[in-house]
Amino acid sequence: MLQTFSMMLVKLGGSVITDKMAYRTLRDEVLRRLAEEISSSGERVIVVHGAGSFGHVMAAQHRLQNGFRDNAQLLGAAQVMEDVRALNLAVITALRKAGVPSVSLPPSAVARLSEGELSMLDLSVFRRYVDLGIVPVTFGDVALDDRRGFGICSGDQLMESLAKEFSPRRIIFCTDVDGVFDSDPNIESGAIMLQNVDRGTLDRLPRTQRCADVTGSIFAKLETMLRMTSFGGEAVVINGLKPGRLAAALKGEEVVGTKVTGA
Ligand code: IP8
Repeated sequence: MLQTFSMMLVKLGGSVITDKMAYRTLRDEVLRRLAEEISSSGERVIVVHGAGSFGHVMAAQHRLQNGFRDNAQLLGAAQVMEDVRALNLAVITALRKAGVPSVSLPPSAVARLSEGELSMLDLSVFRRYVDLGIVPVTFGDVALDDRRGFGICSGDQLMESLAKEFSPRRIIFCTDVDGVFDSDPNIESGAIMLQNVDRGTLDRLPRTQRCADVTGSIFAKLETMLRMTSFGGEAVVINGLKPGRLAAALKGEEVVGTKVTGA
């Protein structure tokens, strides 16, 4: 029998738990703290994490985002799957050490793409683990694509599908900056943080990009977040590098960050 309770959907961005500029570099201290913040909140969660430097560097090098082109890509695809599993193992280990029982649900096994779009996610597996009290943890990965052979399944695509299924009370995106800015705060010293983003604000933001990311920039992510808010809960973008912010967001407290509202 299904339990009904409100839950939280948390994305640990790849830029938070890894150093995105250096191949396969884990920020283990940040990960340990975030796992403890999840644990101490006492909230039911589903966790999605990005691939960071465990995925994007190699995925771009082997052009995996456009699907299967030639056999030379296969070792690259295998390497990316191996690398993101290594990152995922670090995440579920950190959660267990913080007292949160979790299970790894890799998109290469439980998801399917069609022309890069997420066409199937075995949500019944997520549901059954949630009902057992075990936190499902999924992540940006290589997945089968019915039209292209394989492709990249991003954490944000997974977030959208999970939000639709579970109608979470709050959808929390942990990034490496305080929220969403009107320009890149790592480049522009005068960048202003937006308290709220809706469709109009998003359309007015200037387009810049800081580093290679095969699944798109913050704009693609904001588009996804805007759609997600139509499934019930509010979405919030916070800085996962700042201690206590994830814990506060999970408890529903006011927290420095950007709220994304409106479908
Ligand atoms: O970091 C990308 O997922 P994301 C997955 O959530 C790979 O965008 C393998 C690059």
